[in-house]
Amino acid sequence: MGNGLSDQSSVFSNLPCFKSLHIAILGLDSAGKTTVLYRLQFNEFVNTVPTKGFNSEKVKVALGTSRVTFHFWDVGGQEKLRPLWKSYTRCTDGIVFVVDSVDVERMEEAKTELHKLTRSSETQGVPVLIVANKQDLRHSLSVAQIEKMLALRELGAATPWHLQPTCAIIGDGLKEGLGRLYELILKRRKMLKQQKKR
Ligand code: G3D
Ligand code: MG
Repeated sequence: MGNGLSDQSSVFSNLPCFKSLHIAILGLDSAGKTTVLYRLQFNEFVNTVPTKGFNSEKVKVALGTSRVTFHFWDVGGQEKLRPLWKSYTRCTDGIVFVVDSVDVERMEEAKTELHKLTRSSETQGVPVLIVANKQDLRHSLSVAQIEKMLALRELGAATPWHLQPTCAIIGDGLKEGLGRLYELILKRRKMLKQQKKR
């Protein structure tokens, strides 16, 4: 699910070679951000503790026939830490916004933070992968429900996004989501390059 900007077929061919892509992993506390990070890094479940500051890891991920290096910044999601998000979204190539699919009560809060994030001048046009995490739990909301509750269609055409259902503890959906984010990042780069030429 997305706003159509990620639907075009394989952009993995003819890839320019990037050093590494800067990705901020954001979302409310306990959504599963650190679990996502360590699942991607070690390909295994790592027991997490609440993140007080941030975790930063460089991870090489095989996407199609390419190996892409992502530099992830997993930032604490507690309310008092959220003002710090700005420092990590400056010059970021993409954002992974993790949502707890069973936390119905805080979905509105997640929506507010996500919309605030995409409205800031520094993140204008930065692609966002919304991760609907904890899909393994029995009462998890469906992607369609989450799309509605987060009002993703209101993010506007300026923000390319993709909504991906995942289970970070076993890794389901993560690579697929990352692949979609990568496509969106490449498309944006291409577009910015063309705009510069004009
Ligand atoms: P955060 O970094 O966003 O604050 P964490 O969140 O990665 O620390 O995860 C918070 C809790 O959610 C952890 O449980 C973690 O194991 C759990 N979790 C993360 N992803 C999933 C998932 O996909 N499914 C399920 N069922 N649980 C998940 P604890 O018990 O340590 O608080
Ligand atoms: Mg954490």
